[in-house]
Amino acid sequence: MSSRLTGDETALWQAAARVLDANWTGTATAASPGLYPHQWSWDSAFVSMGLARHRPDRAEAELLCLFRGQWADGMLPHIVFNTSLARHAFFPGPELWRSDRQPAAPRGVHTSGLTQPPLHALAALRLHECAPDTDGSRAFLARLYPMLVAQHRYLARARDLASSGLIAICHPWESGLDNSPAWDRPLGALQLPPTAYAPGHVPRTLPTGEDYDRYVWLVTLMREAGYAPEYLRDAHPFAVEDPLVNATYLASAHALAEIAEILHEDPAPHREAADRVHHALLDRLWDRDTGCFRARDLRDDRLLPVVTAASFGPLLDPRLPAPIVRNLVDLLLSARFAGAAGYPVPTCDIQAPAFDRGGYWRGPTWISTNWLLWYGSLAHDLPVVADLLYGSTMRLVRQSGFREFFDPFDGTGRGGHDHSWSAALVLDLLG
Ligand code: 2M8
Repeated sequence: MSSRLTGDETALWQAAARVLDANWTGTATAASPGLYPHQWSWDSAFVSMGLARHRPDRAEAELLCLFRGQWADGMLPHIVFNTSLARHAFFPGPELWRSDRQPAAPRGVHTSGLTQPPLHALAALRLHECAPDTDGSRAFLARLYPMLVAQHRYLARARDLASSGLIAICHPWESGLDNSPAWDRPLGALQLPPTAYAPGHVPRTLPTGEDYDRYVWLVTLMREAGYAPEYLRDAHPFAVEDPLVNATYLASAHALAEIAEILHEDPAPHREAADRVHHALLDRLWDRDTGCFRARDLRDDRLLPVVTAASFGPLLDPRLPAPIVRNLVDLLLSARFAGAAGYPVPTCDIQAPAFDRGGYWRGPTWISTNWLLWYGSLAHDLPVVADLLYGSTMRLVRQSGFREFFDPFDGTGRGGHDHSWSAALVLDLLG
């Protein structure tokens, strides 16, 4: 803990550390007690950055434990199941994914067959930057580096479905913003067979019903095709290039280049990869007419209409041209986002018909997206935006605790309590 914290900040720091301690399972951190008892991929990346400030040993263990679930083709799954828990601790559990039947999946550990925003190289670099023991941390980086390289190779080889330089998500869960209104159109276009339905029970309240049927059906299609890249490219009905997912990929490619330099490896391939994403983001996802980034549906090659918090993701690109940065900042501060929300940043354009202040990823403010935009705004030297995001995030957790998400107008906490990334990212913000 930094010695320059005020008394109030010290109390917040300690409360956040207590949440991470309580959610530590012995080998990794449960995303949320009760609600998400397993290890989620991008949650773990965020969590490791918080642990780096509190328990650096656990921060490294967190990432190594996640990478135990990495498939032989480099795919880093979005859930690594904690096998010591009851089989039905979470739906959908291992029985939906059947990773045990996939030759590329690791033995002795159950995983999902999807991936999530690839933030891990960025997290690993951040761990190194605040590590008390530089030699130990370099050894950790050397251990993780080949796994990170394999993760990025998988994305470039198997997920650049349009050969555009951008990676595609093949399921809304891969975006991290599960039921974002951005996915309404491609999900609505799916032709589900009449018998498709979600097997088993759905223990959570959001999202349910038809959307959930579609989520499960998409997983079933992927599983039946053996999660094969050729199937994803040629036949899978959901394939979208998302600005936030690609911005995390770009930021992590830059981080990989820095890690390569620390390890005296060649950084050039990672820089080239970041460069490709940089150009493709501008060529394919920047909508000049409306001055914002939008996701592109690869199945009809059109940009998706709804503007969400993901549209600001490219702030994570340090080379984003200044006029585009200005456009994004204007939109972020406008009445469509921060301008009309007491507790920004809402996950969806407030003026969009789909906006829902309590609807999970359809409107509420989340600490994870706030952190990403805060981090991006620092890189562009935007202190006003960075301070706004920092202040809003701190007010949310002071007022409502480390909740999963929050009402963007009055800051009421919603969803799970003691959500790990909410606590971890507050530790990172407090420094
Ligand atoms: C939510 O996602 C999972 C799907 O994997 C779920 O609804 O079951 C999302 O908020 C996702 O971004 C997050 O990683 C996960 C665990 O916190 O929960």
